[in-house]
Amino acid sequence: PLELWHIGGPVVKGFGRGSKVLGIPTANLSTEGYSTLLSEHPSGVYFGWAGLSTRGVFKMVMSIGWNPYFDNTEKTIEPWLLHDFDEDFYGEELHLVIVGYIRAEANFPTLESLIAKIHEDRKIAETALDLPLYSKYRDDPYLRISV
Ligand code: FMN
Repeated sequence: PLELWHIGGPVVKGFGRGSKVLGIPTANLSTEGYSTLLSEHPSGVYFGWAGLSTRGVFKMVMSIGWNPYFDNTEKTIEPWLLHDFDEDFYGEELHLVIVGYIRAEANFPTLESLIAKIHEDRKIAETALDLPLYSKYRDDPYLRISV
């Protein structure tokens, strides 16, 4: 189903595995205020658009869930903004418009296979977000954050 939802908040530090171990710098979103949404939304990989207060609007692919590979005890929201940034943006306000779902969260036998799958997700998201069906949401006013 095509679902459209909006979430936002400050970027917080994750468990620190993202950029270092995986080479996939995810910008964890604070889950404060989202416990109901988090419990109701199936874990999995979603895609959409991300607006950062001082930097603009970018494609993103994200994981919501428990990261079975790492056995987390907390459900997290981890968007990966598909852009090369020169510096971190912890604390910055991040707004997400989620437009589609790719797959359920999974476990993997090796770190390499997890990384390969996440890069597949990225390609799917990048291609899908160029389709008129999804690219139009780039103009969603929720992504333009006034500071
Ligand atoms: N973790 C899993 O255990 N299983 C998955 O299926 C999975 N899919 C992901 C898909 C995408 C698009 C992204 C960005 C992450 C996914 N992850 C998955 C989460 C990574 O394991 C996670 O980003 C990593 O634990 C880094 O977390 P940290 O930033 O909190 O350190």
